[in-house]
Amino acid sequence: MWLSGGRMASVGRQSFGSCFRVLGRRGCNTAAVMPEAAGFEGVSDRSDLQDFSVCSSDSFWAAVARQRLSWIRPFHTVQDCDLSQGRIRWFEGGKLNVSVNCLDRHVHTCPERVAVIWERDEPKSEVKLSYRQLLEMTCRLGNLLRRRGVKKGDCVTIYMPPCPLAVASMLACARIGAAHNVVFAGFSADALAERIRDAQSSTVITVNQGVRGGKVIELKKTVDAAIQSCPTVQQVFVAMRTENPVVMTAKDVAMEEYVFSYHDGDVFSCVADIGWITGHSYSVYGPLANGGTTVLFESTPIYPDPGRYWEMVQRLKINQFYGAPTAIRLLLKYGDKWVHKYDRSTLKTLGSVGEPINTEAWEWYHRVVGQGRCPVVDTWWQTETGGICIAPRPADPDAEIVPGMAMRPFFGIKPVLMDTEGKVVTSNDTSGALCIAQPWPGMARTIHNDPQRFTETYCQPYPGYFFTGDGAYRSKEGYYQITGRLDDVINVSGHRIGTAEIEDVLNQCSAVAESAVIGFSHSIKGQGIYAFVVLKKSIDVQEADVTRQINDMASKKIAKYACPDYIQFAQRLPKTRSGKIMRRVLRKVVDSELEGLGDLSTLDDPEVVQEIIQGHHDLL
Ligand code: 6R9
Repeated sequence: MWLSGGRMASVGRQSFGSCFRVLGRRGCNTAAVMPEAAGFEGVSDRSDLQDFSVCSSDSFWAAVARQRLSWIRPFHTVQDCDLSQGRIRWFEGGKLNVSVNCLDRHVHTCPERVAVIWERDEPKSEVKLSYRQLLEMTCRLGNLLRRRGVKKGDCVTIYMPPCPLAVASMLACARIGAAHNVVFAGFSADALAERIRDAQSSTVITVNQGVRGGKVIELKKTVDAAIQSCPTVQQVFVAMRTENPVVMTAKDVAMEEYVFSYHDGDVFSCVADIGWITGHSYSVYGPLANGGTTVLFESTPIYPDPGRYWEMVQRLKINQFYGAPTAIRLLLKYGDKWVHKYDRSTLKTLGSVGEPINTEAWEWYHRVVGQGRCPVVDTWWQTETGGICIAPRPADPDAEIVPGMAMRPFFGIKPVLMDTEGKVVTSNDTSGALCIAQPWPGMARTIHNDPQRFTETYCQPYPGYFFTGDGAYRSKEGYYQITGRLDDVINVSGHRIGTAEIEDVLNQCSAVAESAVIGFSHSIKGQGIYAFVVLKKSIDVQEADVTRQINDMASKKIAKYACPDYIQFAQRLPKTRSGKIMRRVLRKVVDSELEGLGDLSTLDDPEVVQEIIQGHHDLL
């Protein structure tokens, strides 16, 4: 909590108290306890120090506060107290954060020192956490709270047994300026409710179950009962202390496991074809290796109608839904009514894979499908990587998810960006070729019958690194956004821009369902921009109006050079069965190389190509 002098909250007081207790109990040599004490006149032993601390209390407290705490802003007045008036003001003008004092200070000097030993109920199963780990946990939790609307001055109720996450929850509140109201986990629902009402908490943090003396205690159920009479409570964060699932309601936010927050008993639905790597890893091997229940989807998202996915979610009580942006964009075209028709309350996590997910599709998926309560995880990976490499980890409890960003490396993955000279880019807020710096068990080891090709394609472009072929942007905060295949980068009058970046902007136009952008050779600009645009079915618009809107958006959101030279309106786009737009085919059509369209066997519907050729003719 950012404390200002004279207005200390309970969090601050507790910390100050413990600081002095340590001081008082410990040393027998004053200089060791408080080195500058040696400089105090007449102070040579503990009893002198006691006298000094009482007689010259301002000097004493000022010295202690300066020496033992880190101040964001130093205080100007040690105290302005008058017990007769009930005026208690300490360290006026000063500002500090108690969580920084408990954690960051020590992480600077001794990050690996054990901060917490958690003596669990299960005998001899203690868990140790270093200061670094505790700081990390605290920061993530703080970000999560902030992202979920907890503000400075709010009071969060923590109803948890003693565990590292409870400590991190307290410190996380302090870090973001919220007060915490820690309620003994043995209290009844009524006693808890009274304390929640008193604190007017909108947020409660708890665990599914506690364990004490070998017995299971139903803490989440107690919270459920308590909040019946607490109208202020908007959200309950639930961490898993035991393996047992608990009933989650619309207010509950799960706080564990990794990308998909999968738990025993969940129904996991990856709607990819098993012929695609996504189907391999996330319909077959992943769910089965984890003892999960997997849904195999044989149909299409719009058969017999565009409600198919959501009707299935309702009927099969699906908890995790993992699909491709292309399907999301397709469904978005049909409007919200197909989603609203069905109960999606079992859904916990929504996943996206295969292509960059544009902002509009991400937001629709999150707001409409997930009712704003299910995290959307945009997962980046490839056939060659075997499994997810960059993805948000909402369950971590990992704060932020930025729409359209794959966010953070998964465990064991060390992404790096390379500049055009093949050097590792170390700064943030920058783009480059995405490589992975060290091997991991799931990665491809070779290409069947062609090991040389494997080496040439993935290992030689940047020796010592695995080359993905994708471009990525790393934000100021260090989050990753995939900008598309490097072959899809176009160069307009010297401006290098990923086609995905332009598509993202086009897709934000209200009438646009999806788009595909390619570069074509242009006598003046080097390359020009050719956009294929599919309009939403639910909106009635003139193409000229859409064209105007697209140009406005492209120049406003990127720059004038990002305005397409040509816009071809199409009914649909050529896609693989896994939903990836076949830009190669579009490029060949625009370059009038119809003989060289290449292998079309992976096309979902080969007839689309004729429509595209016809449309291109009509446009020119
Ligand atoms: C899993 C899969 C891999 C290529 C990959 C990249 C693109 C996949 C993405 C993504 C942006 C994501 N890709 N996930 N682009 N954001 N979340 O798709 O494997 O069929 O081998 O394709 O797909 O370009 O290099 P695969």
